[in-house]
Amino acid sequence: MTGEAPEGFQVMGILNVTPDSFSDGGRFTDRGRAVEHGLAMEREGADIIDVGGESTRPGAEPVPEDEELARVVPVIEGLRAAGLEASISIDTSKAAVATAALEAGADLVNDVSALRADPEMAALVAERGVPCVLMHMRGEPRTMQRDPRYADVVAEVRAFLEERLAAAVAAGIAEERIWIDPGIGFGKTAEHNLTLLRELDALADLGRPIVIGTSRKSFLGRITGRDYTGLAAATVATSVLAYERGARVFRVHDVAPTRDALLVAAATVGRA
Ligand code: PMM
Repeated sequence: MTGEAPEGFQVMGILNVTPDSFSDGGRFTDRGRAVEHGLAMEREGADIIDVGGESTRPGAEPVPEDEELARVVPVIEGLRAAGLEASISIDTSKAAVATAALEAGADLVNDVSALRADPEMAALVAERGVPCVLMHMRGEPRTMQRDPRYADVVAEVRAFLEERLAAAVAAGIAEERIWIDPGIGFGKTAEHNLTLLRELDALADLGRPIVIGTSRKSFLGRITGRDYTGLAAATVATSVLAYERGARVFRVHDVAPTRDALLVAAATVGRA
């Protein structure tokens, strides 16, 4: 895939192969079930399947490299062996995991550290010529939700993404292959998340496709009074609002309702 700005929008279905992700942790640690779930999301209309082997939920401990490799590589191989045609992204901050994932059939790298965690990652993405997602995160997952503060969350996230975009280009990554993501829930209060969604169009002039991941996150639970099992409609609402403010790639658990809602949003306001 080229990483060119998607026409319309793309839905990225979440496939966490972890025992502890906050909403689907433990469900897909079995390889066969994980592959089946990836295929099911493709049938529902996912354009990309995002495979991750390290939970980044608040408080999560880092996962050793060999463990992360053992989780994701067989699943990516299994998806390709089963004939999955959708793109596969590898959700990792480790260059060795990204390397093995690309070898196994992944097409792009989704790095929540925006190429900061592993000094080898930028060179790998540049050399392989694959698209990558650069996401904003304040701190690290283990501690990021301990009283995050910003003077101006939108300006600070924008400045961070601008700096990471420049660093990626300086490392040899083609600008047209870079997507940006404000990192909803990563070192942010519920109010920060809502402000970023409300003012998402402030990222538009960076000129890159905007990825957004609100799916089943706890700020939606706080607003609706539901646990993560009942947050599909709340997630859809945020996806539509984000679409209207310029987001084009939607990382979600609930692929079918998100896709339907975005098709209607695109037909109605059609900013694509
Ligand atoms: N959120 C999570 C994991 N990876 N990647 C991107 N690009 N954007 C996100 O918002 C994001 C991500 C955490 O959610 P999960 O535990 O449900 O996977």
